Amino acid sequence: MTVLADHFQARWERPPSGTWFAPGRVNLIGEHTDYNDGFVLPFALDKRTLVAAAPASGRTRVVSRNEPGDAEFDTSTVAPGDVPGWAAYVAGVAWALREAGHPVPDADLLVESDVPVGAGLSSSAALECAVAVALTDLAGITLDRTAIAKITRRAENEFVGAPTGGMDQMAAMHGKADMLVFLDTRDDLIERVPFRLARYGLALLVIDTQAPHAHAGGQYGERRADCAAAAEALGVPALRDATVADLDRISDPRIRRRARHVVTEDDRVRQVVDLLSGGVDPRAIGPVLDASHASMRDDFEITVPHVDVAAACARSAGAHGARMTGGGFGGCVIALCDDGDVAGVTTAVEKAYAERGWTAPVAFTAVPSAGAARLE
Ligand code: GAF
Repeated sequence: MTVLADHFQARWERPPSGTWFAPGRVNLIGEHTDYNDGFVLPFALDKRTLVAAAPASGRTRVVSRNEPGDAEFDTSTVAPGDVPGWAAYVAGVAWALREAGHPVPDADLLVESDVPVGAGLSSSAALECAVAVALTDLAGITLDRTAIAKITRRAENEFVGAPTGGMDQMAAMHGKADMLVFLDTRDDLIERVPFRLARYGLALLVIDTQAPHAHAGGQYGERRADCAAAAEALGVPALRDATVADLDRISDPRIRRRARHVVTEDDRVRQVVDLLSGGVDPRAIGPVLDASHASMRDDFEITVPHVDVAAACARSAGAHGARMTGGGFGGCVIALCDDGDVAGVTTAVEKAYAERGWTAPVAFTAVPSAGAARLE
């Protein structure tokens, strides 16, 4: 039994039927391209959300070992607005499964996670996908991984009210050890790209800047609206269909900058995929990561001083490339480092933060890991 199963037994005086997990994600490159029908290149983290679950009658009870705010609802009637706080992500999955025509059993669900919340590592998709694999298994239904990703995205968009794209749920469902998930978000087509940094004496350092971010709020939605305005100005279905040469036709300078980020970011994703698929030394992607950061800072305007300082510092301390990962306005920076430079880069960023009187960052190395599954 997992430790979480022991806690379940202690709380509800019966063992769970099983324990399921789904991972957080790091996006290597391709930011704010997913809701523009574009390309993204995330991987699943080895940090996960676990759900121990067993069928229950009449009510679904949801408890977290990390957060206050237990919830209770009926899966056959729960609707958007009924459940507040983190448990809305759980209730939203039950609702979205039901809306998609699937039977959803009531259940007791005990949740535990080591995916940092508010760090841009997609703790919300990890929770949604872990709940979805648990509930579908309990219901005895088999859905393919992309179908679960779509259902959980609907939970986030329509139940929780966060207007996100579909990258995070696809990464949580399709992650695989040693592999990046190259996703064409127009058709939800997946290709896996090998990413075995250790073979090259490299590591990907994730620096959690401790500058929190949130998606249900304004700025993410504002960027989406700017992108929609750009596509409309160009007369294309989505920015994925535009080229750099088209951008001069956008008269509003802010909208033009937003579109330039998305169009050039799509190109950068393809460049990184071509480089890595061609078997080159992954150090070659460093400048592309740097260019992505500059584009997010100058054109899309989603970085904040904490992430700019971390990225610049990491580069000065020897990283081959560094960029903010995730939705922005805080969260994490990733830095591609030689193994021998991981400690030095971490110390350099810590020192820069201390000099500014900022909360110390938290750094760890990450490797591509498995997508959502049953643990036992
Ligand atoms: C967040 C969203 F949830 C994703 O869909 C994506 O848009 C990302 O920000 C930015 O690339 O993680």
